[in-house]
Amino acid sequence: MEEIEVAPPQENELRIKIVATGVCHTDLYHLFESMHKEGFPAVLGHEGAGYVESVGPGVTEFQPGDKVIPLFIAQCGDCRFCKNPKTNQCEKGWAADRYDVMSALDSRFTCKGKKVLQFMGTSTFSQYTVMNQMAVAKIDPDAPLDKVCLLGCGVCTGYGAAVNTAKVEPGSTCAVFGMGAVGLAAVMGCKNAGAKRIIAVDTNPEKFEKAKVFGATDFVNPKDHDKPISQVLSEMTNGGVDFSLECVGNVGVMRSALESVVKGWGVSVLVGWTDMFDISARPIQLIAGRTWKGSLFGGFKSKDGVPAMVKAYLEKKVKLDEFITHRMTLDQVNDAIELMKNGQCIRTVLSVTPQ
Ligand code: CXF
Ligand code: ZN
Repeated sequence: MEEIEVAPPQENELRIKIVATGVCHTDLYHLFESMHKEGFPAVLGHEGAGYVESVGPGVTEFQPGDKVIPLFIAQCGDCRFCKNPKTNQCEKGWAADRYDVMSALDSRFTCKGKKVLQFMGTSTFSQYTVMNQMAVAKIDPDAPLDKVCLLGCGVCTGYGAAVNTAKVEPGSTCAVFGMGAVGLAAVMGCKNAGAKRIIAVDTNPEKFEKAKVFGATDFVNPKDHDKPISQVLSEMTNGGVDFSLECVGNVGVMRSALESVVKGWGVSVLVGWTDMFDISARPIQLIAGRTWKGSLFGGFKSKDGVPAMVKAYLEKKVKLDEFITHRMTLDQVNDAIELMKNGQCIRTVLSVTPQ
């Protein structure tokens, strides 16, 4: 824990008081510090929620006291990506060109006079952060910040991958690989899209109970079989599932997920993050009519999608409470990271500022 200075917001910026933050696997990125020195030092955390504390010149959309969720993908509204309904990419913000480095070029943080960067442009493991208004979502004043913080990353990522990217269809059969928060959210997306059968795949059988809560109908543990998991799924589903979602971030699993979808129309979506190895597959898999896609932040245009997901939670159309297995305070962040590394939690929510 370090004391840092958080400068006032500049033009078009907001200073946000973070109330709560989830801990996501991408926060383990600091493990790669040696590979991307230009991204450090940085304040980690990107799944937070809080209040606007103050606004800089030119801010018209927000007022102090508004409940907000910081967004690691901007939605400027003006670029060719924002104007195209097919994508949630945006030309503005760190994410436009610093995926490898993972921290914004600029920041409002200093520590003992030295610049500290904002991881994923957000930095929610901090009592205050400063964001441009094009990367902040204003949410319903009734939203409980210690729950809706999960919509800042994991839940939107998995849910949207099923609903927006795969476009799961009513009556379809789906397979979701990896039952962490993102995979469970993908299961919930498949269910809400009307899938008839949702096969949860994980090597940890303890995850099945949780998967059922979100709508899984079947559970397959690859360790229980001595043949490839794609063959197991193909035998269970008369030739393969209609949709598969890889929520692990492992290139071998990505290939298995592709090979698990039915030829002709099967769609497989890469959701889990990895950028270290190449993916591979036999061309015939695609030539035979399968589609291989990727999804970032569930394909949600961030400023529009996050408030809509908050509303869906308040209307009880999506679950959030069931993801939260642990609650801690910000000073216990390292314990939360350990839990996550050891696969002992679904989501830990850290209370940053008492509500
Ligand atoms: C991240 C993965 C790395 C790129 C930005 C989005 N997803 C969730 O943490
Ligand atoms: Zn994340």
